Amino acid sequence: KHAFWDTQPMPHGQQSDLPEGPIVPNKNPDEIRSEPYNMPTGFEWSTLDIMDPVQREELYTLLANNYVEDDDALFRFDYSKEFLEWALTPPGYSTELLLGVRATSSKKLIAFISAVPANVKVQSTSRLDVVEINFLCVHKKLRAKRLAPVLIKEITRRVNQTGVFQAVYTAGVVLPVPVASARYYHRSLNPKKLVRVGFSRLNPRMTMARMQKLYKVPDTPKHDLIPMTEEHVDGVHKLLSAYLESKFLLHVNFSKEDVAHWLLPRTGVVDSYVLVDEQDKTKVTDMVSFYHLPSTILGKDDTLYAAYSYYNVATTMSLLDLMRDALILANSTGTDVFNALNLMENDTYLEELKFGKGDGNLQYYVYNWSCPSMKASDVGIVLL
Ligand code: NHW
Ligand code: EN5
Repeated sequence: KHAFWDTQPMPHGQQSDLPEGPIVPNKNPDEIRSEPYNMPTGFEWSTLDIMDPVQREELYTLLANNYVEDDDALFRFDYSKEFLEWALTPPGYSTELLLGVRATSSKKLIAFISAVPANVKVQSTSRLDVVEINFLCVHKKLRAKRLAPVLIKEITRRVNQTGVFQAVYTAGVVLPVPVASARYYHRSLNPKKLVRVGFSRLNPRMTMARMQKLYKVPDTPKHDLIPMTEEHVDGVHKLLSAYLESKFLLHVNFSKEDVAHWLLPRTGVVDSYVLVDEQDKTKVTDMVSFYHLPSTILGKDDTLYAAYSYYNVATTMSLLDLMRDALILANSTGTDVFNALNLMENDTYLEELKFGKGDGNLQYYVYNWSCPSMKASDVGIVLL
């Protein structure tokens, strides 16, 4: 049924007679193939230097024209250049794992896949070095030619050469075999635009005026949340690590350097706010964060501005109260819709804050790892 995926070290079906752990054992350096896989004639591998503005623009253009769309092809993700720089340069990243494919004659970038390092906890395994795989993309004109399996095999080979044998990734499609499955939820902030562009609908018993009133949020947050700065890195690290460790079966283990990279605010890319203790201003008691991922509105020459819930921890208030402020903060920077998955403890506020269920799913995968599947609320890792 899956000509490629059935050959990969993934659990195949319900048979979980395997112990928790790797499906195929780690390889010694001499057991790892040393030559790159062959690309079809006319195409060549090309690692991407994302810090070079020219190459960053090439990746931006490939993705803006060919990356993920919704089921009805009304919207396509439009990751900004600044976002791509953030997503692809965490501590320990390597240019060898930002893997492009170019047409040999024109040198045009026609495909891409990325791996960046991370460390996760999966159930009884407290620390597991992995890569996060993202931005797998093949140009629309070159689809269904079995290029994706070659990209996946080549990134696997390169990651194995760094001594890593597991990967975490998410996809909207179901492949062998998800470890968890989540739903997207959406909170309208600019309902008029959302209806106009086909993102949401005006229910027959609702007028536009009533809808605007329903979704109106205050101008200013209720709590004294301030933008996170360098001086909050230690406090955020402590707060977030303890929270993730105490609540979730699959979660990311951030180092302090990771916290600085993934959570310090970057305009138009990621926003993080903290509430600090009155007495000890380095102590962070609450945090909220979201990233900005606009979508192109296809055929309309317009952009849908979306913010996505990232990592949030509440200790002096309910998560519901904290997220109410998140909506206000996102709204004040011109966001049209605030999105969240039903993972972590997000179920506790979605309904009350007037999120509605979207038509998209997100499947979570761990490559080459056998373990029981989990509920969305057991997942404490958000991929971009
Ligand atoms: S999910 C977003 C993926 N990208 C898109 O959806 C963009 C738009 N689509 C495309 O560019 C986030 C193409 O349709 C792609 C497939 C490139 C998706 N993951 O070349 P063929 C990520 O980036 C399988 C994995 O002919 P194509 C996560 C499909 O099932 N596999 O198709 C990425 C079939 O295999 P099968 C996917 O349409 C995780 C084969 O590809 C897939 O021209 C990657 C067909 O290939 C997907 N999203 O290109 C895995 N979509 O067995 C990482 C389709 O069924 C694994 N396929 O015959 C770990 C590696 C690292 C390990 C390290 C230890
Ligand atoms: C890798 N890290 O399908 C990620 N989005 O629901 C790649 N739907 O925006 C994998 N179809 O439901 C990404 N509006 C997989 C997701 C791909 C994109 C996708 C979905 C998620 C989405 C919107 C628009 C649907 C347009 C028609 C949607 C309804 C919102 C409505 C608001 C008011 C209250 C009820 C719900």
